[in-house]
Amino acid sequence: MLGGTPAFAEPLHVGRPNVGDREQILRMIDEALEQRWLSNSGNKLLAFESRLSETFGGLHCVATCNATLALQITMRALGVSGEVVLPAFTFVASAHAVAWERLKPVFADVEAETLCMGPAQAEARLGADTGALLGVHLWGRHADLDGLERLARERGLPLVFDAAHALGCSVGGRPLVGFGDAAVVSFHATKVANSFEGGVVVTPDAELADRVRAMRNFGFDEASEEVAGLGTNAKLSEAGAAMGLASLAALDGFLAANRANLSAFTDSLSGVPGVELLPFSHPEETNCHHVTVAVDPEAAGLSRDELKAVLEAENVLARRYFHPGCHRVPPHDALPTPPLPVTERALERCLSLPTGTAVSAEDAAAIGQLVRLAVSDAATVRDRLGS
Ligand code: T4K
Repeated sequence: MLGGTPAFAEPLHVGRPNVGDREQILRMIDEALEQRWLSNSGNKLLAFESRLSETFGGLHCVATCNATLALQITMRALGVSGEVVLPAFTFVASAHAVAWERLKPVFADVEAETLCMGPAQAEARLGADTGALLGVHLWGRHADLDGLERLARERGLPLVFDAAHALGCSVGGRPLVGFGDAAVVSFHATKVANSFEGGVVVTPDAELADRVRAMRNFGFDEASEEVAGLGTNAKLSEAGAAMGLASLAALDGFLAANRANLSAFTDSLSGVPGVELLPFSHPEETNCHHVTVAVDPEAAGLSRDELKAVLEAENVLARRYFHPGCHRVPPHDALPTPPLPVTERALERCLSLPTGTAVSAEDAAAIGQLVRLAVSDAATVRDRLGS
């Protein structure tokens, strides 16, 4: 930015995949090729689902080709109709999954502390047509779970969690994935653990799991092998399941890398005016896979977008998740949404920084130092940016 060479020779991405033991991955894929069993309930898929069930306290797990379809199938299998209350501050997949099912998304604000929709925000958007609550455990954080469960129970509404980001997180020792009637985790390449693409529906309800399993496979009932109803194709391939198994086996190492990076970011960003590293109330209970700062333009002397431009010049590709907000993109922008002040503030201020196994703790420390330098010389930076 100030005329030298970029701080990093290669770009650092948010969402660079974590990759487990390559030999294990390739061996399992080779086995699938040898066995000529590439999809449709092969042994890798069954092993993956069984490992997932162990991970999530024995709950029923149905693996899918991605979390977006998993959300759609879950809402359909629950028989949801009418409106679904969900936060506007989430990845657009949450809202699209609702609308794709011909349900109406109703956007709620989020809590300032967790950036998740809590019971108060959800309750404010309930109406006569509300058919379900869709909470989002954003960035590994969670809102008042008891409060959301109580609200859902009192109103007789299903409570689904978009737990795309929640693998490796727990609450008082219990996996965060597992609250509500069902939760959906993503195993997309950018997530803490991946199956290339992939998702899983996790539920304590055996009958719901059976319906989801059938819907994932064109509506075929597993026991009778007859079509029992409407279904789609949301199956995970054996190659995907193999990757998922290897990722789960390596998960502890991924979490350790994330925690080391978080600690380096915490130290290097400490005391930088106007740049707050969003805290985790219990870092040991989250996967720390998302490192996000909130930029206060007054105190930092730079806006979030200016800081992003500085980092980009240094080959640090920070991301403005989830700008401009689900309620601002088509088709959801046509829906009437009241002011969502906490959401708006977060949309203007949040910047996600690269972490994961492709980023070392030294890299994290260097990124923090770049932020510190940019803020300490904010006037020069703004001048260079022409802002
Ligand atoms: N709910 C929530 C709350 C979610 O965050 C998501 C997905 C979902 C539901 C739906 O889950 P899935 O249906 O995807 O299972 C990415 C991911 O595609 C998406 O899965 C994720 N959330 C979202 C937060 O991030 P983009 O549009 O940011 O992707 P893209 O292509 O810009 O990649 C992000 C960064 O990762 C880039 O800097 C490049 C890097 N990257 C990516 C891939 C795929 C790599 O270095 N290697 C790779 O293989 O959506």
